Amino acid sequence: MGRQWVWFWKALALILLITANADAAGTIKVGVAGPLTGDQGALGQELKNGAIIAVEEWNAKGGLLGQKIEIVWGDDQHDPKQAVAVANKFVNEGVAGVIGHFNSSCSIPASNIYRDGNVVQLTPASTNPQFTERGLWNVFRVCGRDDQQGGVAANFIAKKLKKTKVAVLHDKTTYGQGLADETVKALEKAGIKPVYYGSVTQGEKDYRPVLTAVRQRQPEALFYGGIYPEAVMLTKQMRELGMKTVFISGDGVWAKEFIEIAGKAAEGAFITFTPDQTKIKEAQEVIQRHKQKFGTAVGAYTVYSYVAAVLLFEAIAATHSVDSVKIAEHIRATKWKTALGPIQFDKKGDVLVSPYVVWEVKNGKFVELQ
Ligand code: ABU
Repeated sequence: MGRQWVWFWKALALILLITANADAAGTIKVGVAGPLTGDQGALGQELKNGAIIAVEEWNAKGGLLGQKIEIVWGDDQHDPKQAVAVANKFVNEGVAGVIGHFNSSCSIPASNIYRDGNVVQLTPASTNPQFTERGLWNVFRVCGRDDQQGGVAANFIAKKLKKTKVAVLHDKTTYGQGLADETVKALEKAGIKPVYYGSVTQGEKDYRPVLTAVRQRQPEALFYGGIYPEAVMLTKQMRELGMKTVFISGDGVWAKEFIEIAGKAAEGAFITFTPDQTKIKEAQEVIQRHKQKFGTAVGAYTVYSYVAAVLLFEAIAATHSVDSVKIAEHIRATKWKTALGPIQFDKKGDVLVSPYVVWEVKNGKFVELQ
């Protein structure tokens, strides 16, 4: 071998050594997944912002296990098939954990991929009970569940509004139909059998045919299980059809975009969600940081996303490892002090306490009812 070749191979070996060291000292990857673009992009943005704040905070104090934290984004566009593709991508990239997804219809199928790929998943927003009811070791839910939320909605309709003629619509998704069905179950316990039960298709623009069918049953209240873009169309078209029916929905509609886009049609709507996060003293720092960094108030699930990320980082730091089984055990066994207040998980991965209250849209704002 000539001298030039010896130098060539030595140089190549040096380059490979430097590259290998850079990888070894690289980053800890964390997946953040949700509908980052599309008609629910505003909800994905909430998850993004909360995770960004958490990562910046931890990287400023040195990162994790001597490495910087790097976010790997996963845009599932609230499509279960995309969510599975995102989950496979995250597993292949070796993420140390996942914050997400937003939609129950995405979190549930993705959770099987994360289980098989040995990845811990913390959803900040998926409220369908099935996320944690299937005995998976790797799943955690920072928010509440629709069996609680549906009960609160039904109780409000029956006891506070004292409505007996109730129509129920849903968007055929895991979340929307699940919440509608939990509400129906609780309504029936209160002696109220819905006068109409039906569905709409996400993304369609004309719901007048189904609303006309609903109107024929003369309901006093309409409960909708779904997300805000369709709630905007439903409320607007209900008012266009002259329906005075009270509109009630769940946390998927607790979004400033619902009020901004529906305008007057949103007035008087009742929405179930958690009590006012801006009154939680532990949340103040995140809320302020969000305002400084993004110039806006936090959304429904921004602080939840921040908390999910911080729990993952705390568990990695405490166990000195990225071993998912150790991380999951630590998350389950710890009494957490978080930006949402104290949190503890049960065996299934649900939080022990997650109250729901009713909010009303009044003068263009969500107002928590006492
Ligand atoms: N919980 C609000 C919407 C997200 C979901 O559970 O599908």
